[in-house]
Amino acid sequence: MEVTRYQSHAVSVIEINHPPVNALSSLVCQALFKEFVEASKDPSVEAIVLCGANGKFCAGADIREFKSTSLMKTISIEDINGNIESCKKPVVAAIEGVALGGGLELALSCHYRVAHIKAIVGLPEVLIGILPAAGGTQRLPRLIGIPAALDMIVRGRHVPATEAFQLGIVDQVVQTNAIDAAVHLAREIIGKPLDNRRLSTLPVQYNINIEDFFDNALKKAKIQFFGAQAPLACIEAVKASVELPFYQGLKKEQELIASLVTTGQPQAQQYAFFSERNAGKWTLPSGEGWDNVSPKIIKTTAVIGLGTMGRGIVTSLSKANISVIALEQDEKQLNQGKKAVISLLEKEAEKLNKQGKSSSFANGLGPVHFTLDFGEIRNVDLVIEAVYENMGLKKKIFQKISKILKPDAFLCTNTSGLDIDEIASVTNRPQNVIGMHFFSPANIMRLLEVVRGCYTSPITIATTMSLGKTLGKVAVLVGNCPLFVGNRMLLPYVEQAGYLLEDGCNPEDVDNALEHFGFAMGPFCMMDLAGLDVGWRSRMEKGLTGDRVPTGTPARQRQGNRYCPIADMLCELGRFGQKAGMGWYKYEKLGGRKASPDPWIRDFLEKYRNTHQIKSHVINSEEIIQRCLYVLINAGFKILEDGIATSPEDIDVIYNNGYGWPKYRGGPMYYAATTGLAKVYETLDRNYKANPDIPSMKPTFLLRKLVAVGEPPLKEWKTQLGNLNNKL
Ligand code: T1G
Ligand code: NAD
Repeated sequence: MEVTRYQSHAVSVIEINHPPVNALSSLVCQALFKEFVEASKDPSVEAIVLCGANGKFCAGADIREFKSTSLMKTISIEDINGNIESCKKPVVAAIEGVALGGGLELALSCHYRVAHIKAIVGLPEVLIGILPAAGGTQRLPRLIGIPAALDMIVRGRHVPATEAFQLGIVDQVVQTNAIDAAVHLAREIIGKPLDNRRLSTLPVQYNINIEDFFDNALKKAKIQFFGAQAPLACIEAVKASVELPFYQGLKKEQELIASLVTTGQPQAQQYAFFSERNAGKWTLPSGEGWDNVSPKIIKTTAVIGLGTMGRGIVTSLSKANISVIALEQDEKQLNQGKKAVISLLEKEAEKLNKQGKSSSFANGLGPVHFTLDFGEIRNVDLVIEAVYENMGLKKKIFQKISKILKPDAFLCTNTSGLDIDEIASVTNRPQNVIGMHFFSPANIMRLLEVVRGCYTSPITIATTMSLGKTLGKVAVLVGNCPLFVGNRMLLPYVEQAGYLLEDGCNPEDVDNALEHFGFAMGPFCMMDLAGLDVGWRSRMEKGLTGDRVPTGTPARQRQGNRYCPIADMLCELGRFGQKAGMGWYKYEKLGGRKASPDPWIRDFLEKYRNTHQIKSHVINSEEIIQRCLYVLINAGFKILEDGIATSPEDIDVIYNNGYGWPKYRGGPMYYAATTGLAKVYETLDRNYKANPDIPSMKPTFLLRKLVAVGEPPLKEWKTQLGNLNNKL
């Protein structure tokens, strides 16, 4: 039974019961409509309470039912809303857990709203590429005013109950059972007038210059959400609440959502939504997986190394109320790390206080203890190592801590790409060793690559995946290979960016094209931010640059393949990026963030091309995008072929959450599918034939096979490989 109804004296309680989140599927909508009509007609009923089963009001329309252009569902939710709002008997929403999207729209059509203190409300449709389309953009501004409503709708913000009360979205916040409180309120208001409680009948109040306000909002949104259409549609819809009568406003919502669907962005974002949820459902070839292996509960942790990454990881753990021992190698580094962590925690505490939640950090510090003494970590449940990227050092540390720690403690490394098995092999419990690859800044970035080595046990995977979720991360299980998934795909992309400079581009041409595509940052800006020396050191270790390059090696060749030495040349001149005040761009000061194109680089590139007698040509944005992205996608196919990622969806989750890929394009593998695999294949093949010294352009076996079998849907790609090479 999707919707049940029972009566408590004169109050009829209608409960949505559709696990896991009481989403409004077609069946739920039909049942809700029917139960509501019956309750409203029943003479023994004098008031109605609307609630959800299992402590959740409702997470909105059932996204699983969204199919391309079908909008029937959203229309029927508004049908229910209209009925509720016009009901002559008072209707009270009892909000527990979540009231999101269509769920909040349902509640807004009720005459009163009571929320549990832990509930959250919001209109997050924008995050799945659409807009609230069951009256949300018309009723919310009438209830809380335009600026607050617009902010919630355009950002898709989750609003905690206490803030919802301050904004006027809910009438009561209770610490106890919200349904009992709603029934109580319903009884009190029986027979009282409801006219000013029907939001559709109220005027939108404002004392701002509406034209200016919406123009500014549009300008800001075009920058902040570059390329995404849904935020702009949300603004238009809210504007309609001021300009049009309520029912025309509803029509506008429908028109806008229909036009969004034609852009393909909602489909991409909904694919990204479900891919993210599926990433947590890991399964090993043995059949062990998320649904049959229980994680260990992690209460105490240690983080070794408080540099760029360690600080963020400590903050992340502390934020999740997990106790941390933070370790450094000397007093100076410890003090620096401590200062940085305290400052980050203070900011977190401030945010929590603003949301009306009390923070558990006394003076900005939670359960974090700083020390130089490795002996103090002996009783922790899990350790995350974040020292320099150096195999020798990591092995020394793992050997040392495996002797100190209790036998069942887990040992995790934050390495960006070193061999997990080699690290595990020096410990007395390789089955408890795993990679937890956080992204910088670790307290903010949502992605976590959980890297399984060949010894890693299912319990270790379950525990770290579950810890990732507790930290609010999107954890994706990947296999062990140099650079894992995200960084491995990035390598040929950055390499191509270098070749583009040789062939005639300036750094800003490449960055602009990719930023216009939707990346948060182009490759040269990204390198300047991360520091060019990071890649330089790694290339030196690999013997690609520096003293270990055999004499007589041509400047633009390594092991017979094309090589672009420009980044190395910049490093030799100390142009390390932002921290040096210059890199691919120049900056206003050391550590500055405002990049400007540098005439010096232009001159340098011209001289470089002359020296190497490179005939440059004009390269347009399309060529830049294709050259950079197709090799990245090709690497994604190789990763699937090698069994390093479980599915193309997992790769997309990694790129959407860790590499600034525009979510409204779904992710690189989804993009390949929507572009057409044949086009990707043919372009790569053509380019590879013209440049046989660039192996990353050679189309992979899987890509070729998928084209040959007629481009099956993305969900079926892996079946083309069978169980070859599964490294997970
Ligand atoms: N429809 C269908 N399934 C949903 C769903 C939804 N709206 N929301 C969640 N799920 C599934 C999800 O796939 C997962 O399934 C399970 O619930 C638990 O989710 C007319 C147009 C509610 C805050 O955008 O933000 O209303 O993987 O793992 O971390 O304007 O899910 O277990 O099989 O995320 O506790 C607007 C989206 C819809 C809300 C819970 N609503 N959901 O988070 O668990 S459009 C949303 C969320 C709309 C109207 C329109 C979160 C959550 P499975 P979870 P969680
Ligand atoms: P970092 O140089 O900023 O910090 C490393 C810290 O480790 C330093 O504070 C150092 O004092 C400390 N340390 C060194 N030896 C130690 C020892 N024996 N005991 C205790 N502490 C010791 O480095 P980082 O950028 O934070 O990188 C740390 C790890 O995370 C590396 O493996 C790196 O590859 C990986 N990583 C870095 C990034 C990034 O963007 N910086 C992203 C993901 C992963």
